[in-house]
Amino acid sequence: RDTYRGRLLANKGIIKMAGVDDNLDRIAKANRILIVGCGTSWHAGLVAEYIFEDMARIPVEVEYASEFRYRNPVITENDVVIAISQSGETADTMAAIKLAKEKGAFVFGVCNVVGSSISRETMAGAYTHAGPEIGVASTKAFTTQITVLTLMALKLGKYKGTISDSDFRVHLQALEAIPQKVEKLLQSDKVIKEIAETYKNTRNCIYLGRGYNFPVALEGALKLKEISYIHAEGYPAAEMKHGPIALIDEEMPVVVIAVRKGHYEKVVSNIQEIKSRKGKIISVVTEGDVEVKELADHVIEIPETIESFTPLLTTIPLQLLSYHIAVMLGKNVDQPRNLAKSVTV
Ligand code: F1P
Repeated sequence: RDTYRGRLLANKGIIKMAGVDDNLDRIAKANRILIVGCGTSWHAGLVAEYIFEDMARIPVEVEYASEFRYRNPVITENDVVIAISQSGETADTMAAIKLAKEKGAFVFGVCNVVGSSISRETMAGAYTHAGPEIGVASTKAFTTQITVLTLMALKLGKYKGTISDSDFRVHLQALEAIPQKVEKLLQSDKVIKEIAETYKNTRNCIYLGRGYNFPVALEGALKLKEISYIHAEGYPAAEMKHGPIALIDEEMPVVVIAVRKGHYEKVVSNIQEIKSRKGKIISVVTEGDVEVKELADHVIEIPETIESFTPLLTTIPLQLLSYHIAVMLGKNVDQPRNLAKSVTV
């Protein structure tokens, strides 16, 4: 459809996204943005909450479509609802869209599959253009959903004047550098494989992150559950002391995202708390890190980028960790048990 037309050109300060461009004023004037999705798509929505509020200063709420559809939510014509879906066919997300439309909201879709039901049902949208996902568990859908939502937030921020022209350009340049940085971090695959070998027989695993990387912790845990069938939970690192810390002992691997930007010192103190309880620490750090390296049992380095783009990098080692563990355990990573690519019921 026309509204999904457009290309993501981040060079020379130009981003063409017809679905966003044609509706920029409507979205920029929203009282709030409500993001709905399921599973990985919901996690992408959580990252987008940080990005939209930071760059465009629009209040954002994020809700599971599977819960939202059964509530009687307060939605008005001044709300913009963004529905995120890899397959574009998820029944819960479709039902959430229907409800939001009935209440008069403007509904925007972020989908991977061109011409999918969700892209047809939404009033405008943007495709991720990630190409088909071969496996059931979403991987590249997550990073491309975040990329599209980031471009959208940048456009809105520029339009509203909440982000300066120079900041806008700095962000676009940083975004353009991401693919090269992804290639570089893939060189850590050997290290990640060794970590997988060490922990492949664990029964449980905890994932921690703060700020932009809190949703990445949730996503890392989901990937491990989905393809390795190992019980894993993600938490905001600061939430650990409110309960999950009781689980830490020498048997518990804890994956901590501790990139230099974004509450680094606080994450270091979380790592110290885990260490003093003998938990095993696997940390994703920025290259050149010194402090966490001294504390952690294992580190995976990622190249430096601006804080809001770190999820595009930190996600990948966590996906690889789940992948290697699943392969080592003899699981079918492309077709995990009990999961369907499109959850249409
Ligand atoms: C949502 C989702 C995926 C998950 C699995 C089941 O799908 O929860 O995140 O990996 O495939 O469905 P979608 O709406 O993003 O297609």
